[in-house]
Amino acid sequence: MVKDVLKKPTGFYEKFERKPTGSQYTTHYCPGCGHGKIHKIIAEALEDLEIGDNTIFVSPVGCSVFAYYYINAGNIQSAHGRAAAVGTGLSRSNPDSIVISYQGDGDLAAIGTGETIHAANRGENMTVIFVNNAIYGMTGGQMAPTTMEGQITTTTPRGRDPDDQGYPIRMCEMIGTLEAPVFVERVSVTDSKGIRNARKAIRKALQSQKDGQGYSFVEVLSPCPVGWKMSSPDAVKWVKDVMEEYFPVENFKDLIKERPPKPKPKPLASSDEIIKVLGLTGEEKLFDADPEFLENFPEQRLRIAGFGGQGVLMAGTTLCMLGMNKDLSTCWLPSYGPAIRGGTANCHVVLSNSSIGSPVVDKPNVLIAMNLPSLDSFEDIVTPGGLIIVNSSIVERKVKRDDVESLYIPMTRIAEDQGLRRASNMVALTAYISYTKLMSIDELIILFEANFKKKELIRKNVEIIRATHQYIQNM
Ligand SMILES: Cc1ncc(C[n+]2csc(CCOP(=O)(O)OP(=O)(O)O)c2C)c(N)n1
Ligand code: SF4
Repeated sequence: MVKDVLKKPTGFYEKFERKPTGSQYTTHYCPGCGHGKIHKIIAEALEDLEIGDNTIFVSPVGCSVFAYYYINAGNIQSAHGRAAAVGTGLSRSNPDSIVISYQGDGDLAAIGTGETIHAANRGENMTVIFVNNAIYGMTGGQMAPTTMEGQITTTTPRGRDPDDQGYPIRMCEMIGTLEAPVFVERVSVTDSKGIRNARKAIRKALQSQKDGQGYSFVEVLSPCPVGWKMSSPDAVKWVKDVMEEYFPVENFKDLIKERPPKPKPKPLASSDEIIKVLGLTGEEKLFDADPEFLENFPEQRLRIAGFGGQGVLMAGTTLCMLGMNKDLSTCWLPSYGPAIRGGTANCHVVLSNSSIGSPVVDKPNVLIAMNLPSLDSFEDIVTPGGLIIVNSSIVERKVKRDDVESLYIPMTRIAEDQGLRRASNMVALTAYISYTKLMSIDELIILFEANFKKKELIRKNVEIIRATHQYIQNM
Protein backbone atom coordinates (compact mmCIF):
# COMPACT_ATOMS: atom_id res chain seq x y z
CA MET A 1 0.00 0.00 0.00
CA VAL A 2 1.28 3.44 -0.89
CA LYS A 3 1.72 5.49 2.27
CA ASP A 4 3.33 8.71 1.10
CA VAL A 5 2.44 10.44 -2.11
CA LEU A 6 5.03 12.85 -3.40
CA LYS A 7 3.40 15.81 -5.00
CA LYS A 8 3.88 19.48 -5.55
CA PRO A 9 2.60 21.49 -2.54
CA THR A 10 -0.55 23.46 -3.23
CA GLY A 11 1.41 26.56 -2.24
CA PHE A 12 2.83 26.30 -5.76
CA TYR A 13 0.76 26.75 -8.89
CA GLU A 14 0.23 23.48 -10.71
CA LYS A 15 1.68 24.99 -13.85
CA PHE A 16 4.07 27.95 -14.03
CA GLU A 17 2.68 29.99 -16.88
CA ARG A 18 5.63 32.35 -17.17
CA LYS A 19 6.33 31.15 -20.65
CA PRO A 20 3.49 30.37 -23.01
CA THR A 21 5.45 27.46 -24.46
CA GLY A 22 8.22 25.17 -23.28
CA SER A 23 8.47 23.69 -19.81
CA GLN A 24 5.86 25.08 -17.48
CA TYR A 25 7.14 23.01 -14.58
CA THR A 26 10.49 24.67 -13.95
CA THR A 27 11.39 28.03 -12.49
CA HIS A 28 13.69 30.62 -14.02
CA TYR A 29 16.29 30.34 -11.27
CA CYS A 30 19.83 29.22 -12.14
CA PRO A 31 20.84 25.69 -11.13
CA GLY A 32 22.10 25.67 -7.55
CA CYS A 33 20.36 28.94 -6.66
CA GLY A 34 18.94 29.17 -3.13
CA HIS A 35 15.74 30.96 -4.21
CA GLY A 36 14.18 27.71 -5.48
CA LYS A 37 14.74 25.93 -2.16
CA ILE A 38 13.30 28.82 -0.19
CA HIS A 39 10.25 28.99 -2.49
CA LYS A 40 9.64 25.30 -1.86
CA ILE A 41 9.82 25.75 1.91
CA ILE A 42 7.30 28.60 1.70
CA ALA A 43 4.97 26.72 -0.67
CA GLU A 44 4.89 23.71 1.65
CA ALA A 45 4.25 25.92 4.67
CA LEU A 46 1.31 27.63 2.92
CA GLU A 47 -0.31 24.23 2.44
CA ASP A 48 0.51 22.74 5.83
CA LEU A 49 -0.48 25.81 7.84
CA GLU A 50 -3.60 26.18 5.67
CA ILE A 51 -2.89 29.82 4.94
CA GLY A 52 -2.60 29.72 1.14
CA ASP A 53 -6.02 31.27 0.64
CA ASN A 54 -5.33 34.36 2.69
CA THR A 55 -1.65 34.93 2.07
CA ILE A 56 -0.35 37.93 0.14
CA PHE A 57 3.15 37.47 -1.19
CA VAL A 58 5.10 40.65 -1.91
CA SER A 59 8.02 40.26 -4.27
CA PRO A 60 10.01 43.32 -5.18
CA VAL A 61 12.73 43.70 -7.77
CA GLY A 62 15.53 41.12 -7.84
CA CYS A 63 15.97 37.56 -9.07
CA SER A 64 12.69 36.66 -7.35
CA VAL A 65 10.89 39.08 -9.66
CA PHE A 66 8.83 36.25 -11.16
CA ALA A 67 7.81 34.69 -7.83
CA TYR A 68 4.20 35.51 -8.69
CA TYR A 69 4.33 32.84 -11.38
CA TYR A 70 5.14 30.18 -8.78
CA ILE A 71 3.64 30.98 -5.39
CA ASN A 72 -0.05 30.18 -5.27
CA ALA A 73 -1.21 33.13 -3.17
CA GLY A 74 -2.26 36.70 -3.68
CA ASN A 75 0.77 38.27 -5.32
CA ILE A 76 1.92 41.87 -5.40
CA GLN A 77 5.01 43.16 -7.11
CA SER A 78 6.53 46.16 -5.40
CA ALA A 79 9.15 48.63 -6.56
CA HIS A 80 12.76 48.02 -5.55
CA GLY A 81 13.15 48.25 -1.77
CA ARG A 82 9.53 49.16 -1.15
CA ALA A 83 8.20 45.81 0.05
CA ALA A 84 8.14 46.92 3.68
CA ALA A 85 5.90 49.87 2.81
CA VAL A 86 3.65 47.79 0.57
CA GLY A 87 3.52 45.06 3.23
CA THR A 88 2.57 47.65 5.85
CA GLY A 89 -0.34 48.86 3.76
CA LEU A 90 -1.46 45.34 2.96
CA SER A 91 -1.37 44.03 6.49
CA ARG A 92 -3.07 47.10 7.95
CA SER A 93 -5.85 47.10 5.43
CA ASN A 94 -6.24 43.29 5.51
CA PRO A 95 -5.59 42.48 9.17
CA ASP A 96 -6.64 38.85 8.74
CA SER A 97 -4.22 38.19 5.90
CA ILE A 98 -0.75 36.70 6.11
CA VAL A 99 1.71 39.05 4.44
CA ILE A 100 5.04 37.62 3.30
CA SER A 101 7.64 40.10 2.15
CA TYR A 102 10.30 38.23 0.17
CA GLN A 103 13.39 40.36 -0.43
CA GLY A 104 16.97 40.10 -1.64
CA ASP A 105 19.88 41.74 0.16
CA GLY A 106 20.24 44.54 -2.39
CA ASP A 107 16.55 45.20 -2.04
CA LEU A 108 16.18 44.99 1.72
CA ALA A 109 19.58 46.07 3.03
CA ALA A 110 20.44 48.79 0.50
CA ILE A 111 17.60 50.65 -1.19
CA GLY A 112 15.01 49.50 1.35
CA THR A 113 16.99 49.72 4.62
CA GLY A 114 15.07 52.63 6.11
CA GLU A 115 11.66 51.16 5.41
CA THR A 116 12.74 47.77 6.69
CA ILE A 117 13.99 49.07 10.03
CA HIS A 118 10.90 51.18 10.62
CA ALA A 119 8.45 48.45 9.63
CA ALA A 120 10.26 46.15 12.07
CA ASN A 121 10.27 48.84 14.73
CA ARG A 122 6.52 49.30 14.34
CA GLY A 123 6.04 45.55 14.60
CA GLU A 124 3.97 45.41 11.41
CA ASN A 125 2.10 42.15 11.12
CA MET A 126 4.22 40.57 8.41
CA THR A 127 6.82 37.90 7.84
CA VAL A 128 9.97 39.03 6.09
CA ILE A 129 12.05 36.44 4.28
CA PHE A 130 15.40 38.07 3.63
CA VAL A 131 17.44 36.21 1.01
CA ASN A 132 21.08 37.05 1.66
CA ASN A 133 23.21 35.91 -1.27
CA ALA A 134 25.91 38.54 -0.71
CA ILE A 135 25.41 40.08 -4.14
CA TYR A 136 23.02 41.82 -6.53
CA GLY A 137 22.11 38.68 -8.46
CA MET A 138 19.60 39.94 -10.99
CA THR A 139 21.71 42.79 -12.34
CA GLY A 140 24.82 40.69 -12.88
CA GLY A 141 26.68 40.56 -9.59
CA GLN A 142 27.37 44.03 -8.18
CA MET A 143 28.37 44.53 -4.54
CA ALA A 144 25.49 44.36 -2.05
CA PRO A 145 25.62 45.64 1.54
CA THR A 146 26.12 42.00 2.59
CA THR A 147 28.99 41.31 0.20
CA MET A 148 31.83 39.72 2.16
CA GLU A 149 35.12 41.42 2.90
CA GLY A 150 37.50 40.71 0.00
CA GLN A 151 34.68 39.32 -2.19
CA ILE A 152 35.14 40.10 -5.86
CA THR A 153 32.07 41.51 -7.57
CA THR A 154 31.64 43.49 -10.76
CA THR A 155 31.79 46.73 -8.76
CA THR A 156 34.57 45.58 -6.40
CA PRO A 157 36.99 43.97 -8.89
CA ARG A 158 39.80 44.06 -6.30
CA GLY A 159 37.56 42.65 -3.62
CA ARG A 160 35.40 44.53 -1.10
CA ASP A 161 37.60 46.76 0.98
CA PRO A 162 35.95 47.85 4.25
CA ASP A 163 37.99 51.07 4.25
CA ASP A 164 36.33 52.01 0.99
CA GLN A 165 33.00 50.19 0.96
CA GLY A 166 32.31 49.54 4.63
CA TYR A 167 31.73 46.19 6.32
CA PRO A 168 29.03 43.66 5.43
CA ILE A 169 25.80 44.55 7.23
CA ARG A 170 24.35 42.07 9.69
CA MET A 171 20.61 42.69 9.42
CA CYS A 172 19.40 40.09 11.93
CA GLU A 173 21.66 41.54 14.60
CA MET A 174 20.28 45.03 13.94
CA ILE A 175 16.65 44.00 13.84
CA GLY A 176 17.10 41.74 16.85
CA THR A 177 17.85 44.82 18.99
CA LEU A 178 14.44 46.35 18.30
CA GLU A 179 11.62 45.89 20.78
CA ALA A 180 8.74 45.11 18.47
CA PRO A 181 9.82 42.08 16.39
CA VAL A 182 8.66 38.73 17.77
CA PHE A 183 10.97 36.35 15.99
CA VAL A 184 14.34 36.97 14.31
CA GLU A 185 16.46 34.11 13.04
CA ARG A 186 19.21 33.47 10.52
CA VAL A 187 19.25 30.15 8.66
CA SER A 188 21.13 28.75 5.71
CA VAL A 189 19.94 26.58 2.84
CA THR A 190 23.08 24.56 2.26
CA ASP A 191 22.87 20.97 3.58
CA SER A 192 19.80 19.03 4.66
CA LYS A 193 20.22 20.08 8.30
CA GLY A 194 20.33 23.74 7.26
CA ILE A 195 17.25 23.30 5.07
CA ARG A 196 15.37 21.59 7.92
CA ASN A 197 16.20 24.50 10.22
CA ALA A 198 15.18 27.02 7.57
CA ARG A 199 11.88 25.16 7.25
CA LYS A 200 11.31 25.30 11.00
CA ALA A 201 12.12 28.99 11.24
CA ILE A 202 9.89 30.00 8.33
CA ARG A 203 7.00 27.96 9.71
CA LYS A 204 7.43 29.44 13.18
CA ALA A 205 7.39 32.94 11.71
CA LEU A 206 4.28 32.26 9.64
CA GLN A 207 2.47 30.55 12.52
CA SER A 208 3.29 33.53 14.72
CA GLN A 209 1.81 35.84 12.12
CA LYS A 210 -1.24 33.62 11.85
CA ASP A 211 -1.58 34.06 15.61
CA GLY A 212 -1.48 37.84 15.13
CA GLN A 213 1.75 38.41 17.06
CA GLY A 214 3.35 40.87 14.66
CA TYR A 215 6.68 41.11 12.86
CA SER A 216 9.05 38.22 12.13
CA PHE A 217 12.30 38.30 10.20
CA VAL A 218 14.01 35.22 8.78
CA GLU A 219 17.31 35.74 7.00
CA VAL A 220 18.31 32.92 4.70
CA LEU A 221 21.95 32.58 3.58
CA SER A 222 21.58 31.45 0.03
CA PRO A 223 24.05 30.47 -2.71
CA CYS A 224 24.26 32.41 -5.97
CA PRO A 225 26.64 30.26 -8.03
CA VAL A 226 26.18 32.32 -11.18
CA GLY A 227 26.75 35.71 -9.55
CA TRP A 228 29.72 34.37 -7.61
CA LYS A 229 31.08 32.58 -10.70
CA MET A 230 31.40 29.27 -8.86
CA SER A 231 30.15 25.76 -9.36
CA SER A 232 27.09 24.85 -7.27
CA PRO A 233 29.06 22.63 -4.83
CA ASP A 234 31.70 25.35 -4.39
CA ALA A 235 28.97 27.95 -3.80
CA VAL A 236 27.41 25.81 -1.07
CA LYS A 237 30.84 25.34 0.52
CA TRP A 238 31.46 29.10 0.36
CA VAL A 239 28.22 29.81 2.20
CA LYS A 240 29.26 27.40 4.94
CA ASP A 241 32.92 28.38 5.19
CA VAL A 242 32.78 32.12 4.57
CA MET A 243 29.26 33.48 5.00
CA GLU A 244 28.27 31.44 8.05
CA GLU A 245 31.50 32.51 9.72
CA TYR A 246 30.56 36.20 9.51
CA PHE A 247 26.77 35.77 9.59
CA PRO A 248 26.21 33.28 12.42
CA VAL A 249 23.32 30.92 11.82
CA GLU A 250 21.30 31.28 15.02
CA ASN A 251 18.20 32.69 16.63
CA PHE A 252 18.37 36.34 17.68
CA LYS A 253 14.96 36.72 19.21
CA ASP A 254 12.04 34.44 19.97
CA LEU A 255 9.15 35.89 21.95
CA ILE A 256 6.59 33.60 20.35
CA LYS A 257 5.65 31.88 23.61
CA GLU A 258 5.28 35.05 25.64
CA ARG A 259 4.03 37.71 23.21
CA PRO A 260 0.25 38.15 23.24
CA PRO A 261 -1.50 38.81 19.91
CA LYS A 262 -1.30 42.45 18.84
CA PRO A 263 -4.55 44.40 18.84
CA LYS A 264 -6.05 44.67 15.35
CA PRO A 265 -5.20 47.95 13.60
CA LYS A 266 -7.58 50.72 14.53
CA PRO A 267 -10.01 51.67 11.78
CA LEU A 268 -9.06 54.81 9.86
CA ALA A 269 -10.55 58.01 11.18
CA SER A 270 -14.13 58.59 10.06
CA SER A 271 -14.86 61.67 7.97
CA ASP A 272 -16.62 63.19 11.02
CA GLU A 273 -13.43 62.83 13.04
CA ILE A 274 -11.31 64.38 10.28
CA ILE A 275 -13.71 67.32 10.00
CA LYS A 276 -13.43 67.82 13.78
CA VAL A 277 -9.61 67.63 13.83
CA LEU A 278 -9.39 70.16 11.00
CA GLY A 279 -11.71 72.50 12.86
CA LEU A 280 -14.29 72.48 10.06
CA THR A 281 -18.03 72.38 10.32
CA GLY A 282 -18.65 69.91 7.55
CA GLU A 283 -20.61 72.54 5.62
CA GLU A 284 -17.59 73.91 3.79
CA LYS A 285 -18.68 72.84 0.35
CA LEU A 286 -18.67 75.92 -1.83
CA PHE A 287 -21.18 74.64 -4.34
CA ASP A 288 -24.13 72.34 -4.25
CA ALA A 289 -23.73 69.14 -6.16
CA ASP A 290 -25.55 69.38 -9.45
CA PRO A 291 -26.70 65.94 -10.68
CA GLU A 292 -27.03 67.14 -14.26
CA PHE A 293 -23.51 68.56 -14.27
CA LEU A 294 -22.14 65.32 -12.87
CA GLU A 295 -24.07 63.15 -15.29
CA ASN A 296 -22.79 65.03 -18.33
CA PHE A 297 -19.23 65.69 -17.25
CA PRO A 298 -16.76 64.34 -19.85
CA GLU A 299 -13.67 62.81 -18.22
CA GLN A 300 -10.74 65.22 -18.33
CA ARG A 301 -7.23 63.76 -18.40
CA LEU A 302 -4.73 66.60 -18.35
CA ARG A 303 -1.01 67.09 -18.45
CA ILE A 304 -0.05 70.57 -17.25
CA ALA A 305 3.61 71.20 -18.01
CA GLY A 306 6.16 73.99 -17.86
CA PHE A 307 9.24 75.31 -16.06
CA GLY A 308 9.56 74.83 -12.33
CA GLY A 309 8.35 78.13 -10.85
CA GLN A 310 5.57 78.63 -13.41
CA GLY A 311 3.12 77.10 -10.96
CA VAL A 312 2.10 74.09 -13.02
CA LEU A 313 1.73 71.89 -9.95
CA MET A 314 -0.46 74.44 -8.21
CA ALA A 315 -2.59 74.83 -11.33
CA GLY A 316 -3.23 71.08 -11.05
CA THR A 317 -4.13 71.11 -7.37
CA THR A 318 -6.40 74.15 -7.85
CA LEU A 319 -8.19 72.33 -10.64
CA CYS A 320 -8.64 69.31 -8.39
CA MET A 321 -10.08 71.47 -5.62
CA LEU A 322 -12.50 72.90 -8.12
CA GLY A 323 -13.45 69.39 -9.19
CA MET A 324 -13.90 68.21 -5.62
CA ASN A 325 -16.23 71.11 -4.94
CA LYS A 326 -18.33 69.86 -7.83
CA ASP A 327 -18.38 66.32 -6.39
CA LEU A 328 -16.16 64.96 -9.15
CA SER A 329 -13.54 62.29 -8.54
CA THR A 330 -10.15 63.92 -8.92
CA CYS A 331 -6.51 63.00 -8.74
CA TRP A 332 -3.21 64.78 -9.14
CA LEU A 333 0.22 63.31 -9.67
CA PRO A 334 3.25 65.61 -9.73
CA SER A 335 6.37 64.89 -11.73
CA TYR A 336 9.44 67.07 -11.50
CA GLY A 337 13.19 66.86 -11.79
CA PRO A 338 15.67 67.68 -9.03
CA ALA A 339 16.01 71.36 -10.06
CA ILE A 340 12.54 72.57 -9.14
CA ARG A 341 12.96 76.27 -9.97
CA GLY A 342 14.14 76.54 -13.55
CA GLY A 343 13.88 72.80 -14.20
CA THR A 344 10.89 71.23 -15.88
CA ALA A 345 7.81 70.13 -14.01
CA ASN A 346 4.50 68.66 -14.98
CA CYS A 347 1.51 67.15 -13.33
CA HIS A 348 -1.10 64.59 -14.27
CA VAL A 349 -4.66 65.61 -13.39
CA VAL A 350 -7.81 63.57 -13.80
CA LEU A 351 -11.35 64.84 -13.24
CA SER A 352 -14.08 62.30 -13.65
CA ASN A 353 -17.68 61.64 -12.75
CA SER A 354 -16.87 58.00 -11.98
CA SER A 355 -14.03 56.24 -10.19
CA ILE A 356 -10.53 56.82 -11.54
CA GLY A 357 -8.57 53.71 -12.47
CA SER A 358 -5.08 55.20 -12.56
CA PRO A 359 -3.62 58.60 -11.67
CA VAL A 360 -1.14 58.26 -14.53
CA VAL A 361 -2.16 60.31 -17.55
CA ASP A 362 -0.16 58.75 -20.36
CA LYS A 363 -2.73 59.73 -23.00
CA PRO A 364 -4.04 63.16 -22.05
CA ASN A 365 -7.03 64.66 -23.78
CA VAL A 366 -5.83 68.10 -22.66
CA LEU A 367 -2.28 69.40 -22.68
CA ILE A 368 -1.40 72.76 -21.19
CA ALA A 369 2.10 73.53 -22.47
CA MET A 370 3.53 76.53 -20.67
CA ASN A 371 6.92 76.35 -22.38
CA LEU A 372 8.51 74.86 -25.49
CA PRO A 373 10.09 71.74 -23.91
CA SER A 374 6.63 70.80 -22.64
CA LEU A 375 5.08 71.10 -26.08
CA ASP A 376 7.99 69.13 -27.58
CA SER A 377 7.70 66.39 -24.97
CA PHE A 378 3.96 65.89 -24.79
CA GLU A 379 2.42 66.99 -28.09
CA ASP A 380 2.52 63.48 -29.51
CA ILE A 381 0.77 61.78 -26.61
CA VAL A 382 -2.40 63.88 -26.73
CA THR A 383 -5.33 61.78 -27.90
CA PRO A 384 -6.77 62.66 -31.34
CA GLY A 385 -9.54 65.21 -30.92
CA GLY A 386 -7.86 66.51 -27.76
CA LEU A 387 -6.99 70.08 -26.85
CA ILE A 388 -3.54 71.67 -26.62
CA ILE A 389 -3.29 75.05 -24.90
CA VAL A 390 0.01 76.78 -25.59
CA ASN A 391 1.65 79.69 -23.78
CA SER A 392 2.24 81.73 -26.92
CA SER A 393 4.18 84.39 -24.99
CA ILE A 394 7.21 82.13 -24.91
CA VAL A 395 6.46 79.23 -27.25
CA GLU A 396 7.23 80.43 -30.73
CA ARG A 397 6.18 77.44 -32.72
CA LYS A 398 2.71 76.17 -33.56
CA VAL A 399 1.26 72.76 -32.76
CA LYS A 400 2.31 70.39 -35.54
CA ARG A 401 -0.62 68.02 -35.32
CA ASP A 402 -3.82 68.63 -37.25
CA ASP A 403 -5.96 66.06 -35.43
CA VAL A 404 -6.15 68.10 -32.21
CA GLU A 405 -7.57 71.49 -31.32
CA SER A 406 -4.97 74.16 -30.53
CA LEU A 407 -5.42 77.26 -28.45
CA TYR A 408 -2.69 79.92 -28.24
CA ILE A 409 -2.85 82.16 -25.18
CA PRO A 410 -0.16 84.70 -24.27
CA MET A 411 -0.17 83.50 -20.68
CA THR A 412 2.95 85.25 -19.47
CA ARG A 413 1.89 88.56 -21.05
CA ILE A 414 -1.62 88.53 -19.59
CA ALA A 415 -0.18 87.82 -16.13
CA GLU A 416 2.44 90.55 -16.57
CA ASP A 417 -0.17 93.09 -17.67
CA GLN A 418 -1.91 92.57 -14.35
CA GLY A 419 1.38 93.05 -12.51
CA LEU A 420 1.92 89.43 -11.43
CA ARG A 421 4.14 87.68 -13.97
CA ARG A 422 4.40 84.47 -11.97
CA ALA A 423 0.63 83.96 -12.09
CA SER A 424 0.69 82.65 -15.65
CA ASN A 425 -0.61 79.39 -14.18
CA MET A 426 -3.87 81.17 -13.30
CA VAL A 427 -4.10 82.37 -16.90
CA ALA A 428 -3.61 78.81 -18.11
CA LEU A 429 -6.24 77.43 -15.78
CA THR A 430 -8.75 80.16 -16.56
CA ALA A 431 -8.19 79.76 -20.30
CA TYR A 432 -8.90 76.05 -20.03
CA ILE A 433 -12.05 76.48 -17.94
CA SER A 434 -13.33 79.43 -19.89
CA TYR A 435 -12.69 77.89 -23.30
CA THR A 436 -14.12 74.46 -22.50
CA LYS A 437 -17.01 75.94 -20.42
CA LEU A 438 -16.72 72.89 -18.17
CA MET A 439 -17.20 75.06 -15.12
CA SER A 440 -17.88 78.69 -14.52
CA ILE A 441 -15.18 81.27 -13.94
CA ASP A 442 -17.07 82.49 -10.85
CA GLU A 443 -16.46 79.11 -9.28
CA LEU A 444 -12.73 79.57 -9.78
CA ILE A 445 -12.88 83.06 -8.27
CA ILE A 446 -14.87 81.91 -5.24
CA LEU A 447 -12.50 79.01 -4.70
CA PHE A 448 -9.54 81.35 -4.89
CA GLU A 449 -11.04 83.80 -2.44
CA ALA A 450 -11.92 81.01 -0.03
CA ASN A 451 -8.52 79.36 -0.04
CA PHE A 452 -5.94 82.12 -0.20
CA LYS A 453 -5.23 84.51 2.61
CA LYS A 454 -3.30 87.52 1.25
CA LYS A 455 -5.81 90.14 0.08
CA GLU A 456 -3.47 91.75 -2.45
CA LEU A 457 -2.64 88.38 -3.98
CA ILE A 458 -6.32 87.48 -4.23
CA ARG A 459 -7.14 90.80 -5.86
CA LYS A 460 -4.44 90.44 -8.51
CA ASN A 461 -5.32 86.83 -9.26
CA VAL A 462 -8.99 87.67 -9.59
CA GLU A 463 -8.05 90.41 -12.05
CA ILE A 464 -5.96 87.91 -13.98
CA ILE A 465 -8.83 85.41 -14.07
CA ARG A 466 -11.21 88.13 -15.36
CA ALA A 467 -8.70 89.40 -17.95
CA THR A 468 -8.11 85.90 -19.28
CA HIS A 469 -11.81 85.19 -19.43
CA GLN A 470 -12.28 88.42 -21.37
CA TYR A 471 -9.46 87.44 -23.74
CA ILE A 472 -11.19 84.13 -24.48
CA GLN A 473 -14.56 85.89 -24.99
CA ASN A 474 -12.97 88.24 -27.50
CA MET A 475 -11.28 85.52 -29.51
C1 LIG B 1 14.66 51.84 -8.28
C2 LIG B 1 15.49 50.77 -8.94
N1 LIG B 1 16.84 50.81 -8.84
C3 LIG B 1 17.59 49.85 -9.41
C4 LIG B 1 16.99 48.82 -10.09
C5 LIG B 1 17.86 47.77 -10.78
N2 LIG B 1 17.87 46.51 -10.05
C6 LIG B 1 17.07 45.50 -10.42
S1 LIG B 1 17.34 44.12 -9.50
C7 LIG B 1 18.54 44.87 -8.63
C8 LIG B 1 19.35 44.14 -7.59
C9 LIG B 1 18.60 43.11 -6.85
O1 LIG B 1 19.47 42.47 -5.97
P1 LIG B 1 18.96 41.70 -4.69
O2 LIG B 1 17.91 42.49 -4.00
O3 LIG B 1 20.15 41.35 -3.86
O4 LIG B 1 18.24 40.41 -5.25
P2 LIG B 1 18.82 39.14 -6.03
O5 LIG B 1 18.70 39.47 -7.48
O6 LIG B 1 20.24 38.93 -5.61
O7 LIG B 1 17.94 38.02 -5.62
C10 LIG B 1 18.72 46.19 -9.04
C11 LIG B 1 19.73 47.11 -8.48
C12 LIG B 1 15.58 48.81 -10.18
N3 LIG B 1 14.92 47.84 -10.82
N4 LIG B 1 14.85 49.79 -9.60
S1 SF4 C 1 21.80 35.08 -10.50
FE1 SF4 C 1 22.11 34.13 -8.50
S2 SF4 C 1 20.30 34.69 -7.28
FE2 SF4 C 1 19.82 35.05 -9.44
S3 SF4 C 1 18.81 33.19 -10.13
FE3 SF4 C 1 20.98 33.00 -10.65
S4 SF4 C 1 21.90 31.98 -8.90
FE4 SF4 C 1 19.92 32.71 -8.25
